[in-house]
Amino acid sequence: LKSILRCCTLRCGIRNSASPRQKSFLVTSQWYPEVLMDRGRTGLEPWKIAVIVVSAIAGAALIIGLITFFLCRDQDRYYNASFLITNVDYKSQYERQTTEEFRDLSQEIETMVSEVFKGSFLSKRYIKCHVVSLSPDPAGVLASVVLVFKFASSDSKTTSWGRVHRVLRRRLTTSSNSLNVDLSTLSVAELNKEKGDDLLNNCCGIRKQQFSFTGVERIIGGQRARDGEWPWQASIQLDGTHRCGASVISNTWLVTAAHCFRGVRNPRRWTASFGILLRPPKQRKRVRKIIVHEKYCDFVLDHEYDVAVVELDPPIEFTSDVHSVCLPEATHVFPENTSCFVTGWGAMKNDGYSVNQLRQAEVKIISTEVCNKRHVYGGAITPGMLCAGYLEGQVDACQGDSGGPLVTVNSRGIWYLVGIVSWGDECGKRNKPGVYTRVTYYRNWIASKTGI
Ligand code: 4AZ
Repeated sequence: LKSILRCCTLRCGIRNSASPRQKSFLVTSQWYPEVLMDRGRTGLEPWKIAVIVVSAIAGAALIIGLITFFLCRDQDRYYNASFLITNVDYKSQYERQTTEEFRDLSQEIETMVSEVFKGSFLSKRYIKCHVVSLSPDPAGVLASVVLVFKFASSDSKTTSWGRVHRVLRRRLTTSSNSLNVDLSTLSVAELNKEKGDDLLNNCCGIRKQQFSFTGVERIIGGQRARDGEWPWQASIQLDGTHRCGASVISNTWLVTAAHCFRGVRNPRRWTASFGILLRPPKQRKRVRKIIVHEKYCDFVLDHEYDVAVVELDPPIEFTSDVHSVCLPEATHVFPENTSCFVTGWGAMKNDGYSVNQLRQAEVKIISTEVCNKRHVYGGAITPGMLCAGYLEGQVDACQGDSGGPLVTVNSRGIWYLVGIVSWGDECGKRNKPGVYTRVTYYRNWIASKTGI
C-alpha cells in the first residue's frame, strides 16, 4: 500500500513539474491511461484503499493461520525402546512371533508399557506399543518395542524424546506389573517415520488403524473394505484378469488354493496385485514360481490338498496397506464359533461377476462334527478342511473368492490366517456353509516350500 501511494505521489510530481511538451505527451500518450491521470489529480479512491487494506489483512491472517496450523498439527513420532526383563527365562518359542509364548509375554509387556504412559502426563500423546522382538540374555529376556506417539509439530524432537525417556525411566519399575525391568538396560531411540513404519509393517498380522464394523458384513450383498483394512489380501490374475484371492505371508510368498491353477500352471501368465481395488491396484508383481500341493488332483472332485504357494519377483514393497498376515502354529486350535473374516473380490451372488472393490464378511467357525451332518455336507469334510459361516446361510464367500483368506484376530490385535477359501455348495445357501482349507493342517507343508 505504501509503495503504491509513493508511486502515485511520484507520478503526480512528474505531472506537475512536467514541461508543456511533457504534459502534452502525458495527456496524449496511449501508454499512460486516463485512469492514472485521474488518480494523479485526486489520489486513490477510498473504496480502493479499503479493498487493498482488507486484502492485506486477509492475506496476513491467512499466513498466520497457515503457520499456526503447521506448527500445532499433530504428527506421529516413533521410538525404539529396549530393556531387559529379569524375572523371565528365555524360551526358544520367543524366536517366532507366532507362538503362544511370544504372544503372552508380548501382551504382558505391551500392557505394562501402555499403563506406564496412560498414567503419565503423556497419556493424550501415547498411541501404541508393539513388541518387535524378544531376544535371549544371560540375565533374562531383552525386549525391543516400537512406541508410537502423537506430538505437536512444534514440539522439538529432543524435548519429545526426553519426555518419553523420562516417563519410562520413572515409571517402568513402579508399574503394578509382574515383570521386573532392569532400568540400567533401558535405551530409547527416536526412529524416523520410514524406519518406524518399516519395523511395524515387517511384523505380520498388524493393521495401522482399528476399524469398526458397521452394517451387514458379507461378500454376497455385503460390505466394502477400506484402504489398509486387509493388507495381506492379494488378487491372483491370469493374463491380467482376476481369478482368485491369495494371502501375503512374506514379501515374496503368497498362499492360495491349488484349484486356482486348474489347467494353467505357467507362471508367466500369472501376476498378483495388491490394494483394495483391482483397478487400479496399489502394486502389481510378476509370478516367478507356482508350487501346487503334490497330492492335489484337478480331476478328483474331493477338494483335498487344495493349497498352493506362489513366489513373486520382484518382492512386494511392504507399506501400511500391503503386508503379511501371520501363519498360525501347526498345533494351534481355533475353537468352534470363533469369529473370523473372509475377504475377496468374488461374486455377490452364485454365478455372479467379480467386483472391483474388496468385500468382507464376518463368519463363525462351524465344528467339523456339525458340518459333516447328513443335512450339511454329509461326511465330505476331512481333517484338512474347516467350515465357516452360518447354517441359516446368507453370509458366505462365493466364486472368485477362492484362494483368499479367512482370518481371525487374537487378544493382542494380531491377525492370523485360519483358512483358504476352497469350496461350497453354491453360495449363502441354507445348511451349506463355506468350506476352507485348514491352514494349521498344511502349516508344515507351507514351511517346507517357503521357509516361512
Ligand atoms: C468357488 O467356486 C466357490 N460358498 C468358492 C466358495 C464357495 C463356493 C464356491 C463357498 O470358487
